[in-house]
Parts: sequence; C-alpha cells; structure tokens
Amino acid sequence: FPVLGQPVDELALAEIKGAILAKLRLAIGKDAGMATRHDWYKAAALALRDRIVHHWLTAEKQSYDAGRKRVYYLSLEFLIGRLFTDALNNMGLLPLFETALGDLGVALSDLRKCEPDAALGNGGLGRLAACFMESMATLAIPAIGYGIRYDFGLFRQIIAQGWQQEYPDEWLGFGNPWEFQRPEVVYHVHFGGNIERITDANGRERVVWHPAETVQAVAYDTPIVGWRGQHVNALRLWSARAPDPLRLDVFNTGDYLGASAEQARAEAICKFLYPNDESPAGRELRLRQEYFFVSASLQDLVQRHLASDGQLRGLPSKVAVQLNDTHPSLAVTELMRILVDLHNFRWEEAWKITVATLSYTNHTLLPEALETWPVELFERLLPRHLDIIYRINVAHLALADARCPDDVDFRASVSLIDEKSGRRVRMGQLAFVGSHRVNGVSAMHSDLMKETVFHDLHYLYPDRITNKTNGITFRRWLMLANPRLTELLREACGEAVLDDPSQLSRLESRASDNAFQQQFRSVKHHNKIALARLIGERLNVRVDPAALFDVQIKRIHEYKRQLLNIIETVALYQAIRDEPQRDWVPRVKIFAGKAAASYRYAKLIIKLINDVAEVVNNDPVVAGRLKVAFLADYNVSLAEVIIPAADLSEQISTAGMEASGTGNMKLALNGALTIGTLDGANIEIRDHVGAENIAIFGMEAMDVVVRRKQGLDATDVIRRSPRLSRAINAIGSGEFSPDDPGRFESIAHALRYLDHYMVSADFDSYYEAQRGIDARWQVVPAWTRASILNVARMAWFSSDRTIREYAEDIWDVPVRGTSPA
Ligand code: DL6
Repeated sequence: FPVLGQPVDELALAEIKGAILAKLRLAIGKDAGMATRHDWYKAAALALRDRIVHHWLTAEKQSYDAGRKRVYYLSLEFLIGRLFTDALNNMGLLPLFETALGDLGVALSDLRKCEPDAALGNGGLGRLAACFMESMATLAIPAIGYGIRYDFGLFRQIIAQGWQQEYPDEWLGFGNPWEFQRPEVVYHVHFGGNIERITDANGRERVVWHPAETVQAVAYDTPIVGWRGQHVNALRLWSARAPDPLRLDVFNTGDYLGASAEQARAEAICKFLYPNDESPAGRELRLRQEYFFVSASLQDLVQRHLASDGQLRGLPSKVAVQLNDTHPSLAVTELMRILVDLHNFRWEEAWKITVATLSYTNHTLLPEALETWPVELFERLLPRHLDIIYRINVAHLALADARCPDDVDFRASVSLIDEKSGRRVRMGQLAFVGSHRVNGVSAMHSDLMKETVFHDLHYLYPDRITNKTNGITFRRWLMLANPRLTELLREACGEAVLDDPSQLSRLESRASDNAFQQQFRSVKHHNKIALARLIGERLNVRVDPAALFDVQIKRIHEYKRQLLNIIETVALYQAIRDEPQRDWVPRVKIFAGKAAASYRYAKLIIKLINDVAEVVNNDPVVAGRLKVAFLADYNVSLAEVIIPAADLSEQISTAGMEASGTGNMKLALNGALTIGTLDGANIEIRDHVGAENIAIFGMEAMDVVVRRKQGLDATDVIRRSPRLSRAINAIGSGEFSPDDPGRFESIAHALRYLDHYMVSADFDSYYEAQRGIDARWQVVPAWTRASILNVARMAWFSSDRTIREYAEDIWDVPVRGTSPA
C-alpha cells in the first residue's frame, strides 16, 4: 500500500496524469495553460471520483447479491470537512496523485486548500456521524447515511474587534465534485391538511391523511470510501424543491415574486443548517426539516427493501435504522404510517417491525437540548403523525399503569406528551419507546441516562439502554492530520499499525527510550512550528514553538467552561506580573470555537478571550511567558492543524454535562496530555492512558448535584480564594475592557452569585492542576514519556471499535473482522 515518499509506478503515474488532464479539458473545459488552481483541484477530484465509483458499484452489487443487511444512519448533521485527501489516502492514491500533480506543475497541498469544508454539522454530533460513515465503509458494512444537503452549512465566523460575527457559508459556490445528483430519485413529502377515519370493506378502521402541501425531496449521493478502498458507501443528502418550480399562471399576471413563492417556501427547508444550541428551538422550519428528511429517507429505504425482498414483514432482518439524536425521531411515526396506512399492516405487527428496526442514540442530558414540540404545531403540520403518537401513547401508558398502578407522576414522566408546560410532544420519549436499543455515548453518560432523563423509561424497559462509547477515525485524525507522527509510528510499531490500532501498544516499550523520545519530540515540534506560523499569519501574534501549547477547541458553551480557562489565564497573567523574574513555564493559550448566533453570553465569552489576549499579548512584562490566541472560524480543517501541535488538551466541562467528547480522543491520540474533569469519555481516557498520564481536577458529577441543591452563590468560595477574587475583580471592573469598563460586569456577577456551571467552585482545583502541569512540563523526559503513553494507549477509541459494537449489539450485522482495536 503506497505511502508518501515512496517511488511510484511509472505506468500508473502516466495514467493518472492523463486522467487529470482529460478531466480538465472535457469536464472543466480548459487546458493546462489557462486553468486556475481551483480548476486543477476539480479535475483531480473528478479523476479520483472515477476510480472510487468502480469500487462503489462493485460493493453495492456484491452486498445486494449476497442479500446483506443494511444500516441506514439518519442524521441531520454530517460534519465531513474536506474529502479530497481523505479519499486519496483511503484509496492508496495519495503518492501517485501528489507526483502526478507535481509533474503537471501544481502542488497537491495547494489544491487541498481549494476544497471548502463541508460544514454540515455543528460540532461533536455531526463529526461523529462523519467518522462513523468512514468506519462503516472500512468495516465493509453496507450502509447509507441520510441527511439534508444544506445550501449553507454552519456559519462562517469572523472576529471583528474581538466580537463574533456570522456570515453565510457558501460551500457550494464553486460546485461540488464529489456528489452525484439523482434527478430520478425524487420523493413527495407532505405537510398539513387533515385526517379522515373511514371503515374499509373488511370492516377495518383506516385513517386517510389529506395533506395540504407537498414538497419534493431530490437525492444527491456522495461516495464515502473505507480504508484501503475496498468498500464504498453512499452519503445520500436530500434537497428540497416545490413540485411546480414556477406558477406560470401567477407569473403571467405580473406577480413575479408570487410565482416563485412555493419554490422559495420549499427550498427554505434545505437552506441552512440549524444551530443545535439555538434557544428556543421552537421553529416551525426545523420541524419541517426533520420530517422532510425522515420521510424521504424512509420512503427510499422501504422502496429499496421492497425491490430486493418484495415484502416488508422481514424488514428488521434486512434493515437497521440508527437515529442520531432525537432529530430523526419522527421515523417512529413515519414507519408506522408507511406500514399501517400504505401497506395495510395491522397496528401490532407494524409496531413490532418498527421497534425491531429502529434504534436511537442520545447525545445530551441538557434539558434545553431535549427536543419537544407544541402539540398545536404538530397538529397543524403533521396531523396523522400526532394521531399515531396518541395511539402509541395509549399502549405505552397502559404498560406504565400495569407496572406502577395509580402512580400519576410515573405516568406523566414516561408519557410521550408533556402536559406540564403547555402540551408538548417529547421527541426523546418517542425515540426511546419506538426503538429496541437506546444508547448513550460514554459509560458515564449512559449511566446518567438511566439515573436522570430516562430514569422512569428505563424502569419500564430495563433492557433497552446500552452504552456505545464514541470513537474517532484514525485515518483522518492521525494518518492525515499528523503524517509525521504516522511515519514514526510505522517505524516503531510496524506497518500493521495502519490497519490495527492495537499495535500502538508496541510504543510502550519505547516510551522511556531517549532516542525515540527525541524523535517523538521533533515530530511535535515540527507540528508546533506549523501552528505558530498560522497564528502569526492570522493574528499577527508571534508565539514560540518551544512554549507549552495549551489548547481548548470546541463549541463555545457555558458548560464547556472556556470561562474557567480564561479566568485561569488572567490569574496566571497577574501572578507573572507580580513576580516577573520567576522561572515561569512559557505557555500559549489557544482557543477556537463558534458560539450559536443567538447565544449572547457565549459571544461575550469570546469577546472576553479576545480582550484578555489584547492586553496579555501586548504587555512586555509577560512577553515570552504567556500568549493568548483565539483562532477564528474553527472547522475540521483548522482542527487538523491544531490537534497535532497540542501539548495540553483542555477537557474541563462541568462534571456530568459533557456526554462524551471526541476532541478529547483526537488530542490524546496525537500525544497531548489531558487536563480535565471526570466527565464523559475523559473517564474512559483516564482508565486507558493511566491516572498518572492525565491531570484530573475538580468536582465530580455527584458533587455538582449536591452543590447545586445548596445554592449557586459562590461568594464563600471567592472569599477563600484571593487569586480568584482578584481575577474576577479585574474582569468585572474593566481592566481588560478600558473602552467599556462595564462590558464584563454580567460575567463577574454570574461568577459571584449564579455559579451554575461551577466555574468559581472549581477554580482553585483547576489552578493547582495547571501548576502541576507546569511542573511536569519542566521534566522533559517524564513529560515525553506520558505523551508517548497517551498515543500508545488510545487504540480503543478508534471509531472502528465503536462501529463494531453497534454492529454486534444493536444492528446485528456482520463486520469485516481483521482489525481488533
Ligand atoms: O456524541 C457526540 C457528541 C458528544 O461527544 C458531545 O459530548 C455532546 O455534547 C454532543 N451532543 C450534541 C447534542 N446537542 N447538544 N448539546 O451535540 O454529541
């Protein structure tokens, strides 16, 4: 399997060059003399796509011929990033294309930058879906990912005078060479209207839905290549359009806008990715998005199944549908509607099929993120589905009554309808009841699901909740993001490490080896030089690659506690200024992340980070000891530069609030030590890398619950901590915002009296842990050893392992069985 730097086959090289030139001429309509870099990128991508398609069609045919069970992964988000080098690497064509393009006078590294990030997701949930797609292809599981082809992905973030500004992400502006439009694959999705109950000739009551509106869903397929290119799956994204693109009768009256109104209303469905932490999420458009993609996807998979099997009775033996969070929960009602209304199944049989086919992944315990919809809206938009929900609820509540007779609280808590805060449909409950398996995404999160949000449902269905700790694809997050480390690992662990991450454990014996440590440090240093250059170019801030690179990259959210990090930065800044002559460990605090456009407090935190950066970076007293860098527009590609260069990984969420995290895994795999709370997958990372190779601090989830019950006032804590008190005073009094001294008063107030996220309460423990990190950093061999051991012990966090577990415990599909992680 060829890798970069190895000689390439001359014949194959000539063929690739010819293919790229042919694409340039015949598909782009240009010759080499007039082609722009973007044209070259497109030509190369199309030449590569041709090679993928052969594998794709073969894989598809083989799996249908063999009658294999298929997985359908329903997700409103797929944060895939760039595909070019990902696909090249998995196809084993990276060196060949690099040489071919070089011979043609263009650098592959330049072309790579022409590809926009496909940012069809908000953060961890969407990126997980992308990793899962790659792992399913790697493990040769026949699968389709279903989602929406948003015209605009997650907003582009610009930092202006320290404030976040949002701009549309026009990722399709130059076309998309990866996708195949399927104009023949069109489904009708209905909304509104009313339902009618009739009795058919056999005396059975039937419900007929008379919808008021129809939207068409058109398929676009993107091939997803597995490692070593043997298996390729499709990501099928739906685009919306009106059945009648232009009302000619209206146009002819002179009402040109009105003539396109239906089209505009339909297209709004796929216009843009909804921010997950937008609050309140009560937007009708969002519910329309959810039903649109669920309906199109289920119609598609049912039609595929019927084409190969001829009947729907055996659906669960050939089809597994995974619901990624509650966004596709309507699949429960839509599958029931298809089976009962369109295929004449009896209710009870349809229900058995539905539950056996569907399973649901929960990604958060945050109450504001657990979706509910007003019954009134449901009734207006999806009357038949509300009717189905009511009927499911009757049987479900009968079960609840049988289990806990006369317990009205229990009944109310498990009901699909929340009667307390206006009548609302609970999507989490719906997905839970309609699935045979419900999983959390880390051991702790799955346990907390049983104890908190789904406590009563777990009592009613005790075998349903299972854990599937998240994972990441090592192809992207190690091989592509960190080619130098990969090279070193191949030398140290053998070629097999590319297929079998458990080979990473062979590093253990080298962890204290002086020569190996030097090589390992040199790789990290090289990656840090690249990041330092980027920081210099983008922010005009000079950072020393020899300093400790301390990294917090993720969505900006109060529970993720960027605030704790920046207060510690302020405290450290003050301490350095007090004793500038001391032997301080040079640090660069690196932040990146987006705040939801409507989340004002999170946007204020971004401003605070940038205001602190402005003061610290320009203070000659601390120069060389402390720098702060907020890198704008965090996305997958930026993560690929930051992660390999990180020394310290900040995973400091309030305990009990981060479901899992996956950035924590990427950073540890690339040799960063974690400073973190006992939250989400941090706990499993500690168990794997060893408690001595991670810095854990702060309150545990139970402590947080107890403290919150006692109240949120933190004045006592602050009184006992002069360091914290001083840092809060500096922030609150405008030391970092002289142009507007009151700017951060609200933050100071919250830290003192409304410490819901335990920032003040955890501060001292965090500050101490950071000083412990300083001390460890100064003992270079011990730090390097811990860093190597992090890499050596992360194999279990491969998404191949996670997908294998889904395949065995939830989907019941066989897996290509070569790489035991
Ligand atoms: O499971 C993927 C990812 C987890 O790693 C994160 O811990 C979790 O916050 C995220 N969940 C969401 C759901 N919405 N919210 N909030 O994005 O899922």
